[in-house]
Amino acid sequence: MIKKTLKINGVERILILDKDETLAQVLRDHLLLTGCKIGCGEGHCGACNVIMNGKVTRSCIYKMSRVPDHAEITTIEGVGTLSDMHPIQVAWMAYGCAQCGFCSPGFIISAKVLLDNNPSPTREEVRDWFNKQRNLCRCTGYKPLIDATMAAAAVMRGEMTKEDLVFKQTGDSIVGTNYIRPSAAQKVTGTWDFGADDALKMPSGTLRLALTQAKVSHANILNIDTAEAESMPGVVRVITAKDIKAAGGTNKINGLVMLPKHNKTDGFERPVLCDEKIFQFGDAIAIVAADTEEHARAAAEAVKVEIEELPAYMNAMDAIAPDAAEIHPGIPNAFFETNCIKGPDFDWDSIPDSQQVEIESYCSRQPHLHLEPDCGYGYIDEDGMITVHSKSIGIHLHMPMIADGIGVPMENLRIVQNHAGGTFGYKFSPTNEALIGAAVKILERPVSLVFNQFQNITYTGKRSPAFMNIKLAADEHGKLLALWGNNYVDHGPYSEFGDLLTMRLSQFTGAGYGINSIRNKSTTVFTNHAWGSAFRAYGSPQSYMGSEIAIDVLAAKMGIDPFDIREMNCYKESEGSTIPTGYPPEVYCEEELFKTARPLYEAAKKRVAEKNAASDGKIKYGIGVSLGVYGCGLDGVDTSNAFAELNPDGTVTMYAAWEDHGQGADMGVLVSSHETLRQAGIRPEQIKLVMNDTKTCPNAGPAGGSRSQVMSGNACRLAAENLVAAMKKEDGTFRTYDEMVAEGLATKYEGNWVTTFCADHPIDQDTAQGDPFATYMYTIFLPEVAVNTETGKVKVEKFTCVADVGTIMNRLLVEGNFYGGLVQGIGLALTEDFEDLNHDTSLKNCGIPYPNDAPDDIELHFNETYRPSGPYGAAGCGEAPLDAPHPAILNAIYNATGARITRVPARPEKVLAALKELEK
Ligand code: MCN
Ligand code: FES
Ligand code: FES
Repeated sequence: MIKKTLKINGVERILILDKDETLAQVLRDHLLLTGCKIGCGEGHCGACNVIMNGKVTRSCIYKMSRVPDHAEITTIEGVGTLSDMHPIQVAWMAYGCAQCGFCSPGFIISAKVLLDNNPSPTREEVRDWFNKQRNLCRCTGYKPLIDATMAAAAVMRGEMTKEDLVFKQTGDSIVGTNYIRPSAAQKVTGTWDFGADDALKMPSGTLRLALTQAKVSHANILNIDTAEAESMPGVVRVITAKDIKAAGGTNKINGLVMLPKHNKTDGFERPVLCDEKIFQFGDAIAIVAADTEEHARAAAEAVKVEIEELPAYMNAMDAIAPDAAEIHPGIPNAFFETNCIKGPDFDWDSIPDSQQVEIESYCSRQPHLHLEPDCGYGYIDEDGMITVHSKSIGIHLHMPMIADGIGVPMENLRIVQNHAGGTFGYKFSPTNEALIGAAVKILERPVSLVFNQFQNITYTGKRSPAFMNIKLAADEHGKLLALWGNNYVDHGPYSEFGDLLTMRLSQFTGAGYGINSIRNKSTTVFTNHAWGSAFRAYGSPQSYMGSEIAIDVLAAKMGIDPFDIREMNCYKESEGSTIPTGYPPEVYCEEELFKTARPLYEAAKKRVAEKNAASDGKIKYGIGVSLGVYGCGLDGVDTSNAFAELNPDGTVTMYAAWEDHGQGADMGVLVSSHETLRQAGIRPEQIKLVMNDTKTCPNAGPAGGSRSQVMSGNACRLAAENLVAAMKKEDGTFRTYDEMVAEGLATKYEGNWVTTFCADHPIDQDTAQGDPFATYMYTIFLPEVAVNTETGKVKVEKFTCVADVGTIMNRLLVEGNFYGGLVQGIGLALTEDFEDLNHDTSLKNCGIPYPNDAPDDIELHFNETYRPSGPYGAAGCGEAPLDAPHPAILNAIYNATGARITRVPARPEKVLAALKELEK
């Protein structure tokens, strides 16, 4: 033990410590200063930054033995408070920097040290500084963080005030403004607790869980021996599949088959805990419950799992090889198929070779790389309900997926979403919910389960890679005539939502263009690599790796400008263009989009030409183009519900299960209800939010598929409309709460939104034809790249983006989603992957972009075509920036160098190889 006297946030404290503890452990576990976050735990992300004797210090790797006695330490809690914020904190709110907010404390700490030492940095200096401090953000794309730091510097220099930074409401409506999301203040002051922070603050007696996990990718389990683990210090119990079954559970996750006709599985292949087989690396085999996390983890390692290792099929092609064994005996590895069959057959021999192309491409197993590792906790609530808190973005969806598996009736199960430090879709699948629920049921004690980043990366789902083989044909002018495809999706070992995902290849390959003949087959395959879970833009990055590369290749072959060919073929009302699934788009807005983009494209071409003219040829510059379209909703009929309740003090409480990844669900509910509630004189600050608890909020469906603004936004609007209608008197004034009660009127109203029109044109499971989405988002991507022909390194220097997401409900949210999504697109195109289980196991090694990997010059333009089915004309926006940015970047590499790369990520060695190929 060591004794230290430290001055923490201005208060002198005497601490008795284990010398091997880290500074982060002491701040978090002993002092509950949980504004210091643990993202990576190994010095890669800066989430744990604090100031020690004036220097930025990554507290997760700083051992207490190295901390000098009497050191002065400032954590985010010491930078400013809710009632007296530091200018950097105010700027962070004003520029929308706190999306999920998990990185915010660490960045604000870095920014403070920078500005304390350099009051007038340049933008480059700010970016370099964050890069040097290893500060990572997965949500914002970094640009807003630089903007905020520059603005805060101006305040600190006395050139403006904190108040000048903040949006001030002038009119009655807040639609389309920079109104700051309700959670921002807590996020920037470090008072917004995430799951691991809550877990630390749970009552004594809470058991800490750890998992025994598979260390191989495919094996039969011969025996599980828990004896040694059970005798270890602090261990209360080791739970295996047998215990879950003994407690009445089936031990199966229900994968919810959505499209049964061509699906060869019933969706029940995923065990809660593996009993007979291991299907992928990291699979959970046993849960250890102990008094401390350290004890639980030590015992989890001591559980002996005797296995017979089997050949592992690590990609779709290997798993469909004729000699491959069935991963789930009795179910073929190729378990699902969809065919997009639109229009008449096309005779490919009827046109010359010069008017047709065929490409093969590959979209990778992109890891989500949210900074907050998966975590959760559970307990039995005051009504005896088994209650699970997690990062779930589908709290009602996950109930039927886990209830039978753990033997808890739905009416006795409650799921609550914790504040989530980003999910980007991985939490569309349950991860820890069944494990926590089973442990609570069996142990009848409160429990918590917190992953480290290695577990987070290796255990949770990933984007399902796809091998695309696409042919396109055009007439002699470049007008598209036909699309043909044959594609394979690697969905890992568990089928859940694999049918929906693959259906999206039918829905989005070739989307954006009026193509009258499509024959596009896609097959979903079980493998032993990471299970496929939803990832932002779900299914469309795979689709566009096919069609947006193919159209570029066709343009080059036919000598047509890549922008022109796209504009010529986009959806046009005059031509009666239809989407790949056979129906007209909900609005024809693409022609206008191309009109807006045209001058931006011409300017970019000029810039690139000038740079090339000035270059010695070592660096080559290029501009790329792509068009992305993505639907808002779950396929087919979709629905959401919300409540609006008038309170005695005249405020209104909105109850909504609009899960928040960080995209801004709180603000979404606020603006979507206020726009109607304002008719009754309700101001935004009079709206209270109760969110994301299955016990108190009605079913709103998951926050996936960019559906919430449309579905839950409409539900909030309708709930507000029903309340306002009840409050309205005949003379046009509005009843108070007391008047409502006196007249016997209800004070709480439901809003229910259903996309009934999708029911009129359901998806045909044989042809994929139908009208699956209420509305779509449209984006033109125009990245400008610099390719170093000696190193193969590609840098996106500028990214221009022109999009139409309908009415912008909140500008900070929409722009924030775009900045962040575009930089994820840069990662997908150039650096990110989860392939090598021996290497791709940290944020850094998976290729997450750091501040210097993202361009400072990101230019966003929005057309706001009114959507008839959106609340107040809005479509969604969350996934629009990540449907097709990566083919645009590959197309830009081609434009710069002539090298055509069709597999992501285009890491330097791949670019060099493609350049070498040109020399042949
Ligand atoms: N919005 C708006 N005006 C519009 C459209 C949307 O102001 N015309 C706002 C909405 O109020 C909402 C946000 O933009 O706060 C996104 O809306 P929407 O597209 O409806 O998406 P969801 O609310 O359903 O959010 C999910 C979506 C998806 S599917 C992923 S994945 C995703 C994303 O949003 N993951 C994110 N954005 C993310 N942002 C962060 N920071 N972290 C994630 O994990
Ligand atoms: Fe400490 Fe990532 S650098 S948590
Ligand atoms: Fe930076 Fe989410 S706001 S990681």
